[in-house]
Amino acid sequence: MYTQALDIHPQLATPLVATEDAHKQTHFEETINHEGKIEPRDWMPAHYRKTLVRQISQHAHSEIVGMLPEGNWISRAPSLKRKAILIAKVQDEAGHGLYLYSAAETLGTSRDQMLEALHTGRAKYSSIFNYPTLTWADVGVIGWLVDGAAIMNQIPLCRCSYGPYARAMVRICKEESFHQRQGFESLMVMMQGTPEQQAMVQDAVNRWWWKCLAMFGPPDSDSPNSEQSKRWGIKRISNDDLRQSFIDATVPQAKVLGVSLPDPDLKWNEERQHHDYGAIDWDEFWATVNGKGPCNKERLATRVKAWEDGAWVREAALVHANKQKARQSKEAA
Ligand code: BYC
Repeated sequence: MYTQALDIHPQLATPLVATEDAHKQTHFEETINHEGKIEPRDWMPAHYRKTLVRQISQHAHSEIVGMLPEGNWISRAPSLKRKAILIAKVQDEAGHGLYLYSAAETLGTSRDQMLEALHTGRAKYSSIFNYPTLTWADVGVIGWLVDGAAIMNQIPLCRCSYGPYARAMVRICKEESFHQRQGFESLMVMMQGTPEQQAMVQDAVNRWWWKCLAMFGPPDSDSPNSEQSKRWGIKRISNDDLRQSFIDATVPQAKVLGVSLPDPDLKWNEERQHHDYGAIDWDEFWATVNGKGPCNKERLATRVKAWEDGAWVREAALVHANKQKARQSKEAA
C-alpha cells in the first residue's frame, strides 16, 4: 500500500506536476490578459514576483531617500506657511514609502531584507535624489518637475496587474498631485517677486530639467526590463513615451511660469505632434545610478544613521509586543 502511494516513478510524477503548473500558468496569463488583478494568495511565476519586489522596493526606497533633499530645507523655509506645507509633503513621502514596503512585503520579502539591500548599496533608488538642493527655489522645482515626472510615471501604475501595488499607487498619486501643485504655486510667487528671486527659479530649473528627463529611465532600446514588464501589465507605457508626455505637458507650464527650459533643441514638431528635444547625458545618469552622483554617499549615510538611531524604537516595540502576547496567553489559560 505505502509503496504504491509514495514510490511513484519520477517519469509518472513529472507529467502530473507539469499539468498542475500549466493550469496555474494559464490561469495567471488569463487573469493578466483580461485585465484582472493578481493578488498575494494567487500563484505567480517566480520572475513576476522577483520583478515586482525589485520595482516596488526600489520605488519605496526612492520615497524615503526622496525625503532628504527637501527635508534639508524644513528649518530654512521662508515662512510659517511654507514650512507647514513642506513638513506635510515630506511626511507624505514617508507614508508612500510605508505603503510601498507593505505592498512589497505581500510578495514574501521582509522589510528588514529590503532595507538591508538599501543600506549596503545593493538596491537602487531614483537617480534624482542624488543631487543637492542648493536654494529655496530647488524645493519649488522638485515639487513642480520631480513630482510632475513622478505623477506621469505613476498614474499608469494604478493599473498595474499586481493588486496591492496598484491600490497603493491610487492614494500615492492623489498626494503627488498636491505636491506638484504646491511646487508650481511656490515658484509662481517667486516669479512675481524680485529679479533675484526670478533668477533663483531659473537657475534651479536649469539644474533640474535634464535630471528629471532621465528619471523616466533609459531609452526603450536600452531598457532590459520593459518588454517583459509590459507583457505582464506591470508597466503600461514605455520610458520614452512617458518622457515625451512629460515634456509636452511641461513646456506650456514653463511658459505660464515665465521660465525657459535649458534645451536649445526643444521645439514643437508639427508632424509628430510632439516636442523634439536634445540628447540626454546617459553617461552621467548611469554614473549617478551606480553610486557616483554628487550626493549618493551622503544620502546612504543619512539613511543608515536613521536606521541605527531608530534601533531603540524597534527594540521597545518588540518587547512591548512580546509582553502583550504573554499577557494574552496568560489570560486565555
Ligand atoms: N534611477 O529596464 P529599465 C518619487 C534602473 S519616487 C535609478 O527601464 P524598469 C518622489 C532600473 O531600476 C520616484 N535607477 O527598468 C519621491 C533598472 O535597473 P535594475 C521613483 C533607474 O524597472 C519623493 C535599469 O535602470 N519612482 O517620485 O523597467 C519626492 C534599467 O531600466 C532609473 C519609481 O520608482 C532611475 N531614474 O523601469 C518626490 C516608479 N531608471 O533594477 C518624488 C516605479 C531606471 O534592473 N518604477 N533605473 O537593476 C518604475 O516605474 C520603473 O522601475 C522605472 C524603470 C521606470 C523607474
